[in-house]
Amino acid sequence: MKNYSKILDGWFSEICPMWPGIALSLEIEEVLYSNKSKFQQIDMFLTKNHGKMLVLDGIIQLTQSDEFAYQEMLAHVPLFAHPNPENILVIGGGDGGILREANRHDCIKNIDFCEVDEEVIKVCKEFLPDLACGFDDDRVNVYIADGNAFVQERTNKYDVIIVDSSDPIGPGEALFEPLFYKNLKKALRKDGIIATQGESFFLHKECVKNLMKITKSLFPFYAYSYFLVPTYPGGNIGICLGSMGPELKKPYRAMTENFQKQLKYYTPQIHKASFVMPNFAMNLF
Ligand code: SPM
Repeated sequence: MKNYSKILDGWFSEICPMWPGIALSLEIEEVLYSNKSKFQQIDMFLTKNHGKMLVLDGIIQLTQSDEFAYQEMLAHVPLFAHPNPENILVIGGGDGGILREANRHDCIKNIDFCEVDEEVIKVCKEFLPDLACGFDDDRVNVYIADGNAFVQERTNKYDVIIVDSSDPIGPGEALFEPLFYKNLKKALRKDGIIATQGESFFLHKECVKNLMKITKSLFPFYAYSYFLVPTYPGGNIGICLGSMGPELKKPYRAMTENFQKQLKYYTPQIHKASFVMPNFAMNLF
């Protein structure tokens, strides 16, 4: 993908045609890693105020200062909405952050993890051990493969599928297509749930509308959850959810006090509140 982002006078500016006319800039202290993999340009920066920052093809994937909000919501909203997730699949998110969160659920017996770019995993293991610790769990099986092809080969297998994709430009493009969603549905067990990276309804109305249209056409229950992540453009991002049975908008299982103590963003109240849409966004679904 063409990289429009720039570094000027010690500031990294994320510039992307998907959100024209607006750029997010962070002050950089050091370039820790910069290399082109088979799939994309991978950069790891040390920012002045937001910890380390992973950037793929010029687009911010996470900063250490607020990654918890994204990983916790994308993992715990679908996992707590399911009565008993035992077998789950995570597609994308080579940093390991979603795995870190999923590993907190003792009821999960198996986690298949599929990432297309092995280099992202290697770089995150070196520079982001607080996220890559997600790989250190015996229940996690790592597959280096294209997510779309991987899911196509699986039927009636998973209770929950989480898709932590990059944006629909570059290697993640196919993960925003109807065929991929059909394959996700096929890979679910009875009463399964999918949760996919759902962009921002402020900046990408058409994309959100399209994702929800696809989800609505395939799943008896669907919903959109959103939350705050200051280092994503617009300061917010959402999750597109589809369910073959369980109610999505409230947690099905109670959370122990010890579980809650480990989290910084997700609470059962935030779970429910994240589905309350502003008026303009309701028209998108
Ligand atoms: N585990 C973190 C990986 C991040 N995956 C999602 C990144 C999305 C980046 N772009 C956000 C654009 C906002 N609309």
